[in-house]
Amino acid sequence: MPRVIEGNLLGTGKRFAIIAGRFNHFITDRLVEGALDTLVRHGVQDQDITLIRVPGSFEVPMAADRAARSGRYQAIICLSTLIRGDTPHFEYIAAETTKGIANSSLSTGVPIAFGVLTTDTIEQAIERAGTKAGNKGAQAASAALEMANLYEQLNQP
Ligand code: INI
Repeated sequence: MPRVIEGNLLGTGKRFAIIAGRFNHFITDRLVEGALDTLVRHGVQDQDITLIRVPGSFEVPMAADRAARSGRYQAIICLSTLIRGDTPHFEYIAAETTKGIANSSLSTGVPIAFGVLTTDTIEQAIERAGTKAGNKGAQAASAALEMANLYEQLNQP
């Protein structure tokens, strides 16, 4: 049998930051609720969760990078909602947000979960914010828990 290393979902004693965009907050607020519920039900204490609000998706990686560099958090959860409009605006912001989050996670060594909705319609966003397609915020929180635990193991000699 090979040695298998994988993270569990226990959050006790770990600190998390949630970065949430205010744009389309009607949807993103549901993602925040899903993320908070998942963290708390996996043992994370209220006082170990920091919610950081930013104007929109474009600013999410900027705040995530600062939070990661602070050294305070074992993982960070990025939540925002991009809904396609009639112009290329959506593509530019979606590309920068995605790249920014990935780059920051790799360069800081802190796991940063991607809970950014990128949808064509409001209906698709609602489906992913706690209705028929689940809750992307809860999924991102679960990924953050797993990666925080995985990194803890990978840091051991
Ligand atoms: N921000 C979003 O989070 N979602 C969107 O759908 C969106 N649209 O469509 O414009 C959006 N724009 C704001 C952007 O993220 C920045 O906050 C703004 O450009 C200021 O830098």
